[in-house]
Amino acid sequence: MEFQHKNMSLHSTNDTHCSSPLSGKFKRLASTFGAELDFNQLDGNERQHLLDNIADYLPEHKVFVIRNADLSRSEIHQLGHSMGKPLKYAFSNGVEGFPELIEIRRTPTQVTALSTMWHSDSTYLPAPPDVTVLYGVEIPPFGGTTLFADTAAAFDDLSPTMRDLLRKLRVVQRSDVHANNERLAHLSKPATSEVALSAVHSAIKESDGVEAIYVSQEHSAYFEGMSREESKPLLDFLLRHIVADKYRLEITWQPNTLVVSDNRKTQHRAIDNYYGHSRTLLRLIVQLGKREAATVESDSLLALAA
Ligand SMILES: O=C(O)CCC(=O)C(=O)O
Ligand SMILES: [Fe+2]
Repeated sequence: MEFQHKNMSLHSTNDTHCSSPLSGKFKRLASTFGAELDFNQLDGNERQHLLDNIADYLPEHKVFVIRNADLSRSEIHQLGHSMGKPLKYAFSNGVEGFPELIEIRRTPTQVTALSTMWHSDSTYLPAPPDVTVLYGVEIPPFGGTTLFADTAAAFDDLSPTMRDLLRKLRVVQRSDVHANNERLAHLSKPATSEVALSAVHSAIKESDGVEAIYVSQEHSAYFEGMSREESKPLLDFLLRHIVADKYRLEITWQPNTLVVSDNRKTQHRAIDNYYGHSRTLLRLIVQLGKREAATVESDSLLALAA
């Protein structure tokens, strides 16, 4: 390799710069991202501290797994509010009492599964969510894991020339790149959208001083100003690049496992290898507090699309 890693320190396994009283309890899950902790290791004050401040841990870990969290729907919804503003998902009216909290489910006889392509959530909105919260409810006896990719580390590893090229590109993100009505079959209170949702974003997402690849298999259609044919080789290269083993984390679910992920610096996908068994997760997408002005825009867009 002729070029240097752009910012090794941001992706280092050295956790000494984290000053949280809970730092010592985190288990690192992969070399560049991911941390896990068991609620049973924490006392009541520590649990509350973690839930109240969870967004503070995201810049360092990007994906955060809490085992035995044992949260009610209301507490998960509250967790979203503690980080910022929960957003309503365009294709579901949520669960009773909590329109932003959706149930993602697969029954033993459903042949399809949701979200098996690499993506960050709802990037076809003008102001996509910063954070995704997933919570394990009913977990199959095997399989059904979720893969995460560290798209910031993947960006760092590109050549300076490729990084500069990507910084100049904008990508058209759509809800219907792989449109499939089966999506609704896996959601609580499914909601159809008259029109496909679409937004144009920079191909590189910057957050917390870190740049990450913001092009995904599920939602990216083509680069603005380029044809689909012209875009395809670069899209294909990026999609292959981010799924390398060294950027990957696989999360095995248990009931009451809470996963909080940074939707700007990671992508994820569900693994469909548990046919014959049920799987149910809850999901909440959240815009962090500091970006509150942008939420008005996405609310009005969803109102129009509803
Ligand atoms: O089911 C999973 O593991 C992931 C679900 C997901 O990506 C989503 O609903 O956005
Ligand atoms: Fe997702």
